[in-house]
Amino acid sequence: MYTQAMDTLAREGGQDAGGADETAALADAARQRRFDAAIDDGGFIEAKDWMPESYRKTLVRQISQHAHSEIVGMLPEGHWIARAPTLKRKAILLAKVQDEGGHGLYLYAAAETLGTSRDQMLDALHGGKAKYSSIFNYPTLTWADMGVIGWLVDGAAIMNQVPLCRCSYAPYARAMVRICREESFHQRQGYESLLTMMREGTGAQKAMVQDAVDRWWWPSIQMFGPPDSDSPNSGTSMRWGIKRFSNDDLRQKFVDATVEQARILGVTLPDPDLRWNEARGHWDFGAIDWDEFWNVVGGHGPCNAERLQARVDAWEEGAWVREAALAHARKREAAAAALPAEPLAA
Ligand code: BYC
Repeated sequence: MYTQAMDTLAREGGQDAGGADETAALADAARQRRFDAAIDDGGFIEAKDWMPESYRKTLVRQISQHAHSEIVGMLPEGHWIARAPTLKRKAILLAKVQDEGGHGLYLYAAAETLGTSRDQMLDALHGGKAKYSSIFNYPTLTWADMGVIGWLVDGAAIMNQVPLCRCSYAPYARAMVRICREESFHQRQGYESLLTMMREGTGAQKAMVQDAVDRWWWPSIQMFGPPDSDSPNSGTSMRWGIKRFSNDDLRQKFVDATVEQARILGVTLPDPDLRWNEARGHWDFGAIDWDEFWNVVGGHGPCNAERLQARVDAWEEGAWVREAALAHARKREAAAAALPAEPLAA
């Protein structure tokens, strides 16, 4: 506060403007040094701490995209809640989709600590300016898609999100701890549902699982983002301890973990170039269709328009709930103000 007051004087052209500018610059340099030292030590930055504007902007970009992905991610699965084959599967799916709504709320709240309001973030989503994960722009054609989304999409999400529990921005890191615990249940329920279909299902059910794996495999490995050589944000995000691993490293970890799971399930991953590379100690995989990825990110995937419309409709149809909640809060406030003051305790 004190420094800001001096700043204002200087900007208003007071006699000491030059001196005040210099003092402000020195204070900024000292704050930058403290911030850099905290980052270099692997420390955490809290909402009240000073941070460079570019760090704040990067975090708002990533956390708001992440929040949007969670609430848009409710849509492809939401479609199947009323179509689940048994009460047990319906209850699990319902819980999972509700968790995703909760993840969106934690993440919007974490982004709000950086000074961007939820209304601003939602305006950007509804106006088609904000990004959300490419994966949610594909249709969910059969019940097997629910299992495959849990196994592959949530599996990819965990791989990407566990390192975010150590992200340098503490409110985001704290939100991610809780989210990752729930994501792990999401991944397990998906895998277990596929195992049941593959072990106890009919031939048609097994074919349905394979078809879902064929459709979701490539979009799932695209989720990690463009190759490192084509990822403009990775360098700074890694230097700032926001991202701990590169897009390609996480993608490789995911492929390495998933190949064995596919074998146990008894499904084939749709990549003829997938083979163990003894020298690298990793699975090699085929070329990813980045034109398809950018097309989807650019708004032209199979379901982009439908997903965005569903969010806009939900916002507009929910207007009366927001108005009623505000009216209720105002009424309570007025009633509290009208009450006689409590006598002071002796
Ligand atoms: N889809 O420089 P890069 C979930 C954009 S939620 C769309 O590598 P960065 C789940 C990127 O934003 C899944 N856009 O960026 C929920 C950037 O554009 P801008 C979401 C993508 O940020 C419900 C440009 O491409 N997870 O799993 O360093 C149910 C260049 O990329 C994508 C998160 O959000 C994509 N796939 O790295 C089930 C996790 N990839 O902003 C599951 C947090 C890249 O410059 N986010 N872009 O215009 C991250 O870890 C990072 O933001 C990313 C991208 C790895 C996604």
